[in-house]
Amino acid sequence: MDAGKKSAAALMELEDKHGAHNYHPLPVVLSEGKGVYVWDVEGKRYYDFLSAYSAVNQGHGHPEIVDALIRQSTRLSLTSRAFYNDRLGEYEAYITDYFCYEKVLPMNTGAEAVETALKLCRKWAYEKKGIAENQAKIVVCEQNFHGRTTTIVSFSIDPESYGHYGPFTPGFIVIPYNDAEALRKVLESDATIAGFLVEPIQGEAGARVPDDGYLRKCYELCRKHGVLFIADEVQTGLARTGKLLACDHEEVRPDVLILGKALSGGVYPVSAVLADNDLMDVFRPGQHGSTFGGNPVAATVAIAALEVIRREKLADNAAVLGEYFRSEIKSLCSESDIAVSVRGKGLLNALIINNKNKKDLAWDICLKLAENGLLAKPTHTNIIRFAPPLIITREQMDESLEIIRKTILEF
Ligand code: IF1
Repeated sequence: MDAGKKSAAALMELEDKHGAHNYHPLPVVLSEGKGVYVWDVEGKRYYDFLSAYSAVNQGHGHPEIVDALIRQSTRLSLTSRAFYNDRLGEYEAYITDYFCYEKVLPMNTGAEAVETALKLCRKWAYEKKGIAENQAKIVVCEQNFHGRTTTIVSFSIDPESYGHYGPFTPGFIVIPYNDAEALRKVLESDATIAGFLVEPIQGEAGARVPDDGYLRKCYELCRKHGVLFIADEVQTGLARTGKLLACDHEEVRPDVLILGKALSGGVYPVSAVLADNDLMDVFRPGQHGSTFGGNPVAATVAIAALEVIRREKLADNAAVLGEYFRSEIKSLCSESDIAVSVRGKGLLNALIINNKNKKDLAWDICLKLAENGLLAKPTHTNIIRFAPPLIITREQMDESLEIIRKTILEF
C-alpha cells in the first residue's frame, strides 16, 4: 500500500460517517478496474460479477470508450439544450439507426428515462389516443424495478422502495408478471389504459425470466387494444441477455424502448428513450428536458459504447458463455445442498440458494466469494446475481466458475 493512502477500514468509516446510509455495501473498497477485473485499495484482484448492475457490459476502462470521454470532455463538455452542439445530432442519427427507431430523447439516468417514457405515454394518450384528461392509466408488473423517483416507486410493490414516500402518483395498475392472461383481462376491462411498462427479464427480482412467448403475447395484446408496449431494457438491453435487446429473443419491437446503464459502458450516466415520430412528436419545445441530457460527452461516449458492443460481438459472447455458465452451475447444484437452482439468460443470471437454516446465507456466500476473488451481490436473502462484463473470455469464465464452485462447496 502506498504511504499516505488511507486503509480500507478508514475509507469505509469515512463513507459511514459522512454519507447517507441508503446502501449496505460488501466490505471491499475498490480503487481500480480493467476489463473483467477490479482491484481493492490493498491491490487484491477480483472478478467483477456485478458489472455495476450491468452498466459495465463492455468491461472496465474500455480504451475506446475512455478515449471518447477524455477527447470530448477536453473539447466541449456541456452546452445545455439551449443551443445546438456538434455531437448530439450525430449521436441521434447513430442510435436511431442502430435500434431502428425514428427518434431518440436523451436523458442521463435510467429512472429519468423511465419517467420520460411515462410522460410520453400519458401525453400520447391525451393528444393522440383521446383518453379524457387525467384519466390515463399505465399497467405495470408485480416485483418491478424501474428506479427510485417518487412516481416510479408509486407502483413498486416492495415496501423498502415505496415505504413512507407517499403520497404517491396515481394512474398505475399492477398485475402479476409473466401472466399475459392478466394483461388481457385488464386491457379488456378498462379503456383508459395507455401503456404497459415491462422489464423483459426482472432484474431486481433476481433475473426472473418469463415464459417463452410472454413478451410476444403481451405485445400483441397491446397492439390489439391500441396500448403502448414500453420495454424497460435499462438492465436487460445492450447485449446482456445474449441479444442486443432482450425483446429481440421474441422479435418484439417495443413502441417505446428505454435504455441506460451500458449505453455509456459505465463511464458516464447516459440513458435514452427511443420511439417513432407519431409518438415522440407529442413533446414540443419546453415540455420536457434535462440540463445534461444529450450533452456532447454523453453523445460521444454512447457512440463509442455502442460501437464496442457491435464490433466485439458482445451479444454472441453473452449467449455462448451464459449457456456454459448455467450448465456448469446446474451441475454444481446437483453436488451442493445449498445451491438449489440457476436461472437467467445470456450473462444475466442468478443462483437460488437454500437459506432455510441461515437467513443471511446469501450475504455470507458473497463475503466468501469476495475473499476468494469474485464480487457478486445478493438479492432477497436467497438469490445471488451473477453478471460479469460481457467481454469475459472462456478462460476467465472457467476461473470464475472454479471460485464459485470452491466457495459454495465450503458451505
Ligand atoms: C440502485 C436493482 C439492479 C433498472 C431498471 C431502471 C433502473 C434500474 C430495469 C433505474 C436500476 C438498479 C439501480 C441500483 C440497483 C439496481 C438494480 F437491484 F435495484 F434492481 F440493477 F438490478 N430500470 N437498477 O434495473 O436506473 O436510475 O439507477 O440509472 O441501487 O438503485 P438508474
